[in-house]
Amino acid sequence: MLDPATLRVLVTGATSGIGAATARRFALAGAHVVGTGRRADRLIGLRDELGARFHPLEVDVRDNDALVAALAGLPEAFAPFNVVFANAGLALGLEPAHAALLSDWDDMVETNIKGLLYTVRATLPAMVERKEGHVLFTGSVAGDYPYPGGNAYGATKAFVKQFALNLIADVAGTGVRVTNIEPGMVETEFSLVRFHGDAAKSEGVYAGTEAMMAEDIAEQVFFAATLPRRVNINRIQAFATCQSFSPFKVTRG
Ligand code: NDP
Ligand code: 8X3
Repeated sequence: MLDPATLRVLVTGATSGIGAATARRFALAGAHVVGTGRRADRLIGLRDELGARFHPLEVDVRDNDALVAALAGLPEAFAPFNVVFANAGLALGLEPAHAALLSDWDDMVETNIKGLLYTVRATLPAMVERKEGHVLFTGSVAGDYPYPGGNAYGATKAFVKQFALNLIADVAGTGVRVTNIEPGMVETEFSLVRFHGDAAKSEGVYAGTEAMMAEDIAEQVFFAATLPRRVNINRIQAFATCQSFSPFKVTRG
């Protein structure tokens, strides 16, 4: 196993949910962690909690220039990264495609696809040059399986899955590893964001279930990133145990 103390980790979307849990998992194991997000107060809270091993970086992943500039000015202990967890993302809306808001589709494409690409482009060349590094993504089961209302969100996660696989092909022989983490239902702020702040609707998603916790996903990221460098985990896909598949729907009459 790799010594976590040797890891310099970037986590995008560290202000809540899976990203915050992953930042904690690595920092508490001795890694240096840069955590990003738009909510500065949350990042300062993590810095207060985790101490000097955590570096807050307030930046919107949709803004490539801001991202590149922010990553250029890091303290020495935090860079260059050898683990990049491109996790920032969101779902917006659960309406069928013909009723969905175009602005929601724009936001998801800009964050889940373009923001993720910007994160990779800003960090991958240095890892390839040093022949050391690991890029991990938060994909989703929604990138593999369709569901009503999943339209553009699921398609962004299908993009992430295929981009991860193509990246493995591109970096072959460089020593850089690539892993797509593909969770099912995890209780985070995800549904609150999806339903535009409607707490009752969000709570309804998890009511009566034992959804996965953000820490369960952080453990998967940590596992993949600390395996010996000879091992590349391509994909980790996990459902909550209470989650499963439905039969095909047939419209009759
Ligand atoms: P949360 O809403 O709890 O966390 C989302 C994180 O992404 C926040 O830190 C948020 O930070 C950040 N983020 C969103 N937009 C931007 C942006 N433009 N710039 C920078 N950061 C941004 O949800 P999760 O932890 O659940 O989501 C994390 C990832 O996991 C997402 O990619 C999501 O699609 C994926 N996922 C979630 C599942 C679930 O059931 N929860 C299942 C499968 C995948 P801030 O708002 O401060 O900018
Ligand atoms: C999040 C999981 O099933 O809500 O990506 O789309 S799901």
